[in-house]
Amino acid sequence: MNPSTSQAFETTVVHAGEDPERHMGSLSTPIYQTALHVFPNAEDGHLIHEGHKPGYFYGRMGNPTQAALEQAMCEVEGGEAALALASGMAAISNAILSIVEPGDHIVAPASLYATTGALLDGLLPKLGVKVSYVDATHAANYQEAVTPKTKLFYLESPANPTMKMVDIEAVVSVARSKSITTVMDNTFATPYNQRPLDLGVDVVVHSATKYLGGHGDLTAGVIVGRKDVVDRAHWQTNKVLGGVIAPWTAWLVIRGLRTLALRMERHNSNALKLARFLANHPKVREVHYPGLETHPQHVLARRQMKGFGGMLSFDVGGVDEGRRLVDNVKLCSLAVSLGDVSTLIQHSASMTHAIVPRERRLAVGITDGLLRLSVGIEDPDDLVADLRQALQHV
Ligand code: 4LM
Repeated sequence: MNPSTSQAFETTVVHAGEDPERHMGSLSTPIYQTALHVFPNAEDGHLIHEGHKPGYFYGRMGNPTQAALEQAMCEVEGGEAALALASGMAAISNAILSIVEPGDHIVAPASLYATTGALLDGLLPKLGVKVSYVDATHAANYQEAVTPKTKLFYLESPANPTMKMVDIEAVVSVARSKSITTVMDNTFATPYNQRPLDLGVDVVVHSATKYLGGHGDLTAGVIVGRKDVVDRAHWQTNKVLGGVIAPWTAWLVIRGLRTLALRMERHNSNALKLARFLANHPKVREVHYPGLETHPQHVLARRQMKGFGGMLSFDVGGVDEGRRLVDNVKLCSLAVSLGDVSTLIQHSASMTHAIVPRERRLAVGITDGLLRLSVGIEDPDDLVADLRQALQHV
């Protein structure tokens, strides 16, 4: 059951954001392919322009198709408000910049998506914002890193690509006791498997490019959660940054959401099967998947996740072994990104996390031979067969 609406999640995703009365009876929200909406009169024009009255006027500031996606995301994540944007990074940067000011301090996990790290290390210090990285697998480390200037705790769980987890409730409890805002990237788990807002997180961010869209055919992002933060992101931060989602893309994300529950069920079961196969293979040194009893935080995963997701990583030794494997897969595609219906494999040290210095990679567990698998919805036996034959080349 979906705790926010008492309706099953499987039902919510099929109907989320639906509003035929508003759209001339259309069950599928139309694509409003327009940048402009005409003001009814001068007074309303002023009120709508300043956000004092609901309405649309200019594409950068909102569109009815975008609004339908935002409403849908409020329903699937259980949030007060949402803002859909052009990419996951647009969502992450907007959310953070809508909360922090010069002089503020952020606590973030040492293991996270490398481009989020580049934002925290590269852009934010130029704006006078300091960041401390912690081993986020222990909530106490967030507490220890707090300074009088700490404004934001950033969470990513499971983390890309190490699959390390954060105890959401424990970190939220530290944050609440110190009036610190929490922002969590829920891209890997998806709201099907994990509902951070129900556990007290203030704001969730997504790369909708991944599971929400689900078909590897769009780039988008979403911020969902506390209304005051989303309103600032909408009316202040994104007004000047302009990373708006296109109406056509918003429509595609809504279409993706309709099958999210079905797809995730299959991603979850396929990934568990592949994780078990890899864990028993002699050429595989280690498998990182929260659904395996050997995952150091398996008990936490059972507590805060409904399923363990479609992402896993595994170590085949070194760079050469990793490259030999990815050069020999036939069914899996050698590609970055994730959450696609088809299975994707990539070598983290030379691809998504290549910008992270090697010592820092090794310190968080991104070993030279680490491969990341985004398990698709194909027949699991076909995927096992493909990996088995590719492993013969390692
Ligand atoms: C990748 N990831 O890992 P946009 N949050 C997480 C992510 O994994 C990503 C983003 C945000 C990968 C992209 C090439 C946990 C992206 C950023 O790419 O801006 O939609 O999302 O392979």
